Amino acid sequence: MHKLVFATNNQHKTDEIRLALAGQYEILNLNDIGCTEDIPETADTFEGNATLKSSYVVENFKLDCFADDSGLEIEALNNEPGIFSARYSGSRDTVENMQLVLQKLKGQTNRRAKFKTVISLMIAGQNHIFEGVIEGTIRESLSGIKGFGYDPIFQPNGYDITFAEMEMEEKNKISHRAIALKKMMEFLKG
Ligand code: ITT
Repeated sequence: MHKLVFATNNQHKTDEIRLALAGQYEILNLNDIGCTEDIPETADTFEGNATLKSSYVVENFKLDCFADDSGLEIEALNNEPGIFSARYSGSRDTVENMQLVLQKLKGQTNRRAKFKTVISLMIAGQNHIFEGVIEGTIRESLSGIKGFGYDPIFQPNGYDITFAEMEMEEKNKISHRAIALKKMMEFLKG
């Protein structure tokens, strides 16, 4: 079976893809191929960072690979935190990161924001890019405890609850990551 590496250490993400592509691709993650390197994410776009990760694996392990990069873009903050989402406040503390966002948006009536995921799939020497976006608004305060990252302050359009108040199965059906993955899987199946 065709081997395809997913450049992540997240076992949950790996299992999800493995199930979806069962019988078609053998999915390996960084751990499975013995890649312990902290792959640099030094580009200034999601696409650039996803491509850095996928090309690192292709060059060093000679295997086809895909990688993703995501983050939150807030319109009134010139699309910040964007590629800096994981460490916006200087730390990985998600409450500190959300508090910084809320502080910067104080008094701001434009609360529009979007989550974005970009996937780089390097297969047969070619880079294919897939993007997933979900639009919504930033709440005035935190609400809900499910999910991760900025979920307690992000309310997707068409809902009156935040991502952190939503069942995981429901979020996983509509999220930015789900949209991008679906596009890649359609490409791979086609
Ligand atoms: P890996 O690169 O190791 O996969 P990461 O935390 O950097 O881990 P992402 O690139 O997917 O993961 O996302 C970067 C940050 O964007 C993440 O740390 C969160 O703060 C935020 N983020 C991404 N997707 C999110 C989601 O579905 N819900 C809430 N926050 C999210």
